[in-house]
Amino acid sequence: MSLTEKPATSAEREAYYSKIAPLHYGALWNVLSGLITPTPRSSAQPYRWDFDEARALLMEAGELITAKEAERRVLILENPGMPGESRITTSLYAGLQLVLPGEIAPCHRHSQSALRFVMEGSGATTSVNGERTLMERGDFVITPPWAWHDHGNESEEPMIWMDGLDIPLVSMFDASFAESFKGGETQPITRPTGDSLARYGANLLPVDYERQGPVSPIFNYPYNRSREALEQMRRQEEWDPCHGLKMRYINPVDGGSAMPTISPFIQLLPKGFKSETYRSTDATVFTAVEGSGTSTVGDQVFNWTAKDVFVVPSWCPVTHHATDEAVLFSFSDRTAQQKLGLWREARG
Ligand code: GTQ
Repeated sequence: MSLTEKPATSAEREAYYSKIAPLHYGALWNVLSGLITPTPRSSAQPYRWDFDEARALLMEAGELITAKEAERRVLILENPGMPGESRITTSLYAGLQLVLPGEIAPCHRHSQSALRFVMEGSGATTSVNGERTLMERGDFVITPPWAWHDHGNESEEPMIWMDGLDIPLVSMFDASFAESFKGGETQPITRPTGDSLARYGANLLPVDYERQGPVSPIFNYPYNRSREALEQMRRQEEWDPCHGLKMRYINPVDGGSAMPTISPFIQLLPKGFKSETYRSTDATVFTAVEGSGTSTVGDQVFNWTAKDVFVVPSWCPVTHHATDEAVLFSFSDRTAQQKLGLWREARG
């Protein structure tokens, strides 16, 4: 008996297994090595989605169905190792959402947390908790669990962003609730645009602020601010061998992840940077904001330029090579794993 080997079978044992299965029992010794593996064994595969291809398919979807009829007009990024399961990693969902000029994606809320990372367009809006935010390329926007949210596009251009949600995690817990807003397609706006960033995003908090829950009270982290931080910090030339210069998006109330189930990151790789090998138990979704490079993920080599998306499964070795100076946005379930005492990484 061992953790890695399955015991031999026999006619007698087979008869026993046939007897117990209909009674809803199973013999652990036949499945143990697949349940408790010495290292993570993921069904997820490394994959890269080309943005030009995705954009063309999204525009085609734009002719097929309206945002209103679809509720959300999104192309799900399906991990090739888990087709049809609406997962990009085992625990997370990602998709590319298109809102055409004049459209509204109607107001609803659900238990799942969502992040948006703006790929294309300028000036479309998302409203959360009575505040509307304007979305620009590279902005990272949060929809907290159970918060009403609707999207609109009053600009002249199509708006495309990447959605990242904890749908598979919530399904695993059987904890999904959802409802449509009954008061119209959009929620009433009760706070001025920029209010949450002013209140919570200036290294200040209202003096008697009491935390409302596990999610950051900031819901748009504008790219110009994140980029500026990277630009200032690069002068120190302290490049991490695995990550270049990598920052976490935080909840300013406690310094933890901006979202309770998803950890978002942004990193700068200087031109010519070649990372050391890295792996971690949090499968990670990357998209390039600027620049170009090559990432080797397991035995796959992905060339990427701005807006392409690629996924690194759990414990799969990854190296990045920036052929031009590059900025990568990424997200994973790291914060959830850390809270559960599961997260591990290995460098080199
Ligand atoms: O924008 O509310 O990609 O509810 C999937 C489910 C986006 C959204 C998705 C959603 C949304």
